[in-house]
Amino acid sequence: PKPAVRVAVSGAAGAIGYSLLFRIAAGELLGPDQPVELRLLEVDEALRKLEGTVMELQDCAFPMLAGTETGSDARRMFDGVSHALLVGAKPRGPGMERGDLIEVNGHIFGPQGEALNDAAADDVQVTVTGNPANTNCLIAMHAARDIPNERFSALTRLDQNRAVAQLAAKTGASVTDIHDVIIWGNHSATQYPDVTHATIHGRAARLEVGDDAWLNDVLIPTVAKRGAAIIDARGASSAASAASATIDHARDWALGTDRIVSMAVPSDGSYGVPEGLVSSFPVTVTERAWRIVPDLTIDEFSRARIDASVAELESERDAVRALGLI
Ligand code: NAX
Repeated sequence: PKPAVRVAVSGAAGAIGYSLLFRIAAGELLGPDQPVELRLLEVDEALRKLEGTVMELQDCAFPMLAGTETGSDARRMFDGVSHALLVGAKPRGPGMERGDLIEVNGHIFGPQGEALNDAAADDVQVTVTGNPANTNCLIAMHAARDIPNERFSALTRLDQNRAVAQLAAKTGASVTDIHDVIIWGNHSATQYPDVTHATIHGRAARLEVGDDAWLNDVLIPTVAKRGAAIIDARGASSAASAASATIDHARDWALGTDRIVSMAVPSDGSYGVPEGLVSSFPVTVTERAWRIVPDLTIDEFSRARIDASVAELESERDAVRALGLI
């Protein structure tokens, strides 16, 4: 058999972790013939709960699960990992401002970036799901001085999947017939789900839908507010869908994809997004490397929305700079 690949998951005892770990162990991240070793990071108070999840993982008798370690020491958990899925974060508590949220999470993602820098495998790829995902990623990337910036990314795949699913429901097309839906900017309410380049059965989505008002006034807010709608209905935030999107993102990055997908990655200045900001772009992936899709035309409608989301990212970056976190 192939040697096992080490995969770290932080926040492993949480709701997303409860879905994510089983799918990784089932082979959905790195393939059905690739053994994986899970390295599960949690805070001390959650380690007992995590033990229960590990017992269940064991009880699944997954053929590809080569081992599981748990602990609260990031350096030890990140030792030799080729994939780090950073899910654990502090949620926004009552009365907490966005600035406070950024600060508490900065104190999680800074040290985790340093630990990755010291301990991870040379080929590590880091995916940040914990919110505020783009800015947490920016902080970890800065803290990991020796890891190339292009190995850091944050999740906007859930937003992409949500937009594709809405288009499929509207048109009756299969999700697999829908291509090139793009998420730009921040994983927040300012994100811009862009269908101007999207196709359905190879035909422009705008023509296939034939309802500009729905595209502009229903689809965009439905995607941007989907997280809140799910909290409203379930009384808890999206977990299985967030885990599924985390798998989609990290799998496509690790194994490649023939599709254009959206990932929040450090900007090279493309599309007027200031260099270094972790912002969502359309990318292609080959040989474990993403590349921003160049030269797409951006109409006025799109430009205004991309600019608004990027402005929010700049203000988050300024806030973490002022706190000395980057
Ligand atoms: P939970 O609160 O269920 O789980 C989070 C876990 O992280 C807890 O078990 C907690 O003990 C752990 N944790 C906290 N600080 C830690 C640290 N320093 N080191 C290791 N573990 C730590 O939240 P869950 O529903 O699993 O969501 C996790 C994160 O994903 C949240 O930040 C959430 O906002 C974010 N989401 C991101 C999405 C995205 O598309 N990017 C969508 C879903 C989700 O809202």
